Amino acid sequence: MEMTFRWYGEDDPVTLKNIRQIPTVRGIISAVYDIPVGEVWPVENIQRIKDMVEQHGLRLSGIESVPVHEDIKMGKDSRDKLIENYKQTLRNIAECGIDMVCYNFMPVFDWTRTDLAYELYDGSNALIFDECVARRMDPLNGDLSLPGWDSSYTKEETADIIKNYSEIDNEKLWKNLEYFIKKIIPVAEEVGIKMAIHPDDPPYSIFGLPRIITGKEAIARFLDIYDSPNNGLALCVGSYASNPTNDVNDILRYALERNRVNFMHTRNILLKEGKSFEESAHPTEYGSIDMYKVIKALSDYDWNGPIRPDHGRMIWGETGRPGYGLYDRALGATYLSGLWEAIRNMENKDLLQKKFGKET
Ligand SMILES: [Mn+2]
Repeated sequence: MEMTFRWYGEDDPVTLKNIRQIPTVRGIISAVYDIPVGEVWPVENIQRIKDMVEQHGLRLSGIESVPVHEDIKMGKDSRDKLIENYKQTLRNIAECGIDMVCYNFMPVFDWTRTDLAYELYDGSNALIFDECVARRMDPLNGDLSLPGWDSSYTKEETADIIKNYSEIDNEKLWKNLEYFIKKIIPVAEEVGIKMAIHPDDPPYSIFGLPRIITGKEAIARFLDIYDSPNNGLALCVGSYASNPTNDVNDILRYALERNRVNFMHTRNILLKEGKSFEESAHPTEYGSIDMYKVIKALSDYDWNGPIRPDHGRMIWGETGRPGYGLYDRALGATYLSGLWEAIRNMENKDLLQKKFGKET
């Protein structure tokens, strides 16, 4: 696996210089942030990011995200032109030598939380989702102005888009996703880009909006739309685990078996009552996900794609973009690399022992 770190470009208070100093991190996951959603990303803009990353001794390991325009998700007539633009963006990304693109197909909102700075028992601040609070939120009243999303809308635009979605149920959204996938994956195959769809976060319907990339059944259906290594997953264990009925280890092994894990997001969450959860520190003992099992599965399949710690808590007085501070994510990266080192060494030892029949 290749340990990577998300970087929000030149405006990110976490600098490439900072990231380079995190042990085991080799790659950067970033995006072009100054082109409106739906327009083609020019080669120069992509190359500029790549050059900055490489000047810091790191590799641009993938793009997160190339956002999908709402008209494509809603299946509007304008989608064909927008899909052509998306295809051209993929070609331009490939021209810069980048081979992984993450995206999602969540209507209107990217990841959603009810509190971005909830104080945990140890005084750190974390993102949380409280089911009761979410139920009381009304996006039409402008209650939601959560940062961190790849696309942001004014209150009026949000209301308008939500109204449009009242016509779209899960099945219609699936059809619109199928339409999109069947058009873009042939291009991804042609130019050598591995596409990675991020699950809906949290993985169930919120505010009455349809949501479809939610668990194992959904993954099976999604992969069958177009059975190609270029049509894969960003397997975000934290997102899938936010639905207590999902077994993330089973989901991960299923996707690895089909060779469709193109990107890993690896953070922990602590399940609370019902569908509520807190984003915890990465190690197994703080959350509901057994991280050893996650990294063991990747090792069992000799998985060699990009992986990143996902959101982190705010610790040591750090302020900044919720979920995307430096310190806790850096701890996450070294912890995950530590698990990998231990598992790989143990396996090498087992192999040698089998080969030579003696202790090594
Ligand atoms: Mn994620």
